[in-house]
Amino acid sequence: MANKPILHYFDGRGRMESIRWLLAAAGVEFEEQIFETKEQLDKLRATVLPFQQVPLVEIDGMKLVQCRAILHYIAEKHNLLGKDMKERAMIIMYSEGAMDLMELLMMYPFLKGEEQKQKFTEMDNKAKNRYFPAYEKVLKGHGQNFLVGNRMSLADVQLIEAILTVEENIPDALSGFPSLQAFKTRMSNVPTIKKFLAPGSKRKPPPDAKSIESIIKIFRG
Ligand code: GSN
Repeated sequence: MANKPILHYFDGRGRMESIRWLLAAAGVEFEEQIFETKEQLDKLRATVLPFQQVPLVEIDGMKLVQCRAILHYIAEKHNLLGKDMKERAMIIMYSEGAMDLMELLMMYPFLKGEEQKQKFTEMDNKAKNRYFPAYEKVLKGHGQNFLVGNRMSLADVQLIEAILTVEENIPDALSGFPSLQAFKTRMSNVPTIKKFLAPGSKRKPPPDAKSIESIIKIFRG
């Protein structure tokens, strides 16, 4: 039995959450080494972080950083990166769109006042007028259950994560997008995903004031 992947990160979502999602969707159990202080992060930086940044995932004898490299490796290993080069390109293209949307959501809780208001407007506008219409069009266009190749891929996992995260902030975000609503229901019922969405899984909660403060302390010292 191969060793479980070990995820090194702080106790929150950030850029590791998509990796947790993907492993969970692939049915892979993983372990987490959570760091809670700047000293612990600095120790990792001095030893195993080539670019001084996390996420870091130990997997199959490698110590991988850069979330896209990690995601693509896991996706390819578990048959979630398409059947050929063209599918792979499409999957990465759609997955990058979802990541761009996630990037807006990731920073939002860390902002304050006017900056946060502006970010909310950008998030709301881009979710409803840029990203969701694009995915709605793809799903409605080919009428299949998943974005590419009629089977679940990295792109679908990134998209369901983005949808649920947008909805935490904007509950009616999917109201104009029937194909995305159906996609959300389908994806939420994939057994591995259903398990990840249930209480007690390794899914991290949205950041609250306390976790935001501790994350800022770790990175800003
Ligand atoms: O995709 C990646 O993994 C990298 N291109 C970016 C990783 C990154 O920015 N990591 C942050 C913490 S996670 N959230 O944003 C990080 O380690 N920042 C500290 C630093 O010195 O850059």
